[in-house]
Amino acid sequence: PTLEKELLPLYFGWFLAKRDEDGMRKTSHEFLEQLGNLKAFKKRLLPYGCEDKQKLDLLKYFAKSPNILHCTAKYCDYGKVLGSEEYAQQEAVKKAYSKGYTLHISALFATPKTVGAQVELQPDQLLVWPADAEKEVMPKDTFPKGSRAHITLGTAADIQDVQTGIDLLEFIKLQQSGKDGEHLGDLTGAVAGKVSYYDNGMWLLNLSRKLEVKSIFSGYYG
Ligand code: ACK
Repeated sequence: PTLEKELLPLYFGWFLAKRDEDGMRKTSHEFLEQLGNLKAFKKRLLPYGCEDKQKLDLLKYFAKSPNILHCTAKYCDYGKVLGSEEYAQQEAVKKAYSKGYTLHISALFATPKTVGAQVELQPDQLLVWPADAEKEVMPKDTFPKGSRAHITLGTAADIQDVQTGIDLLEFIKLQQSGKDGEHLGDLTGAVAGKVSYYDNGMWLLNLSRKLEVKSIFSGYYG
């Protein structure tokens, strides 16, 4: 039998290569460990449902982690999402499919709901970024194309992965309004950089050295 229609995936995205995926998980652990040990963090545990100065193990707090680390480009839900057919048929998407890309990570962040990495999409990567990706979740705001690009590293109990990109846009929204967060500490080693606090338990690490991870653009059908 022949397939009459192309099958659409759950989502299109960039999938981290195995070695870099392992490295990214280690980096994420290192980030949560160092962040959790910051004096400033220990004094601001209330948004995480903890009394101040109580012990909070962030590795346990972010109970869930995706099976495959990736940066979602277009969520299709096997075609149920409006516009996914059109997306899949774009020349740029067909051309990018199964090709290798380097993802540039400029920051890591943690909120009471999610922990993630901010991805700075490169011009060739923006070609397959949907025009409405940011509007879809924050219709009232305007963001540069690609602002939502992220890798979900973990989520708190009962939180869906889709929340990570929304949390990232919340940081960017605050930055756009001139609120750059309060510099409350520095991390070292593989996660060296400045830690800023944005209220409501929102922490952002600006990496001194951007991370580069290898990935493949493809579809997830699982
Ligand atoms: O961490 P993520 O980007 O958030 O990767 C997963 C992936 O698709 C598989 O669930 C993302 N996702 C889920 N629902 C949506 C949605 N409505 N819009 C965009 N991305 C979504 C989720």
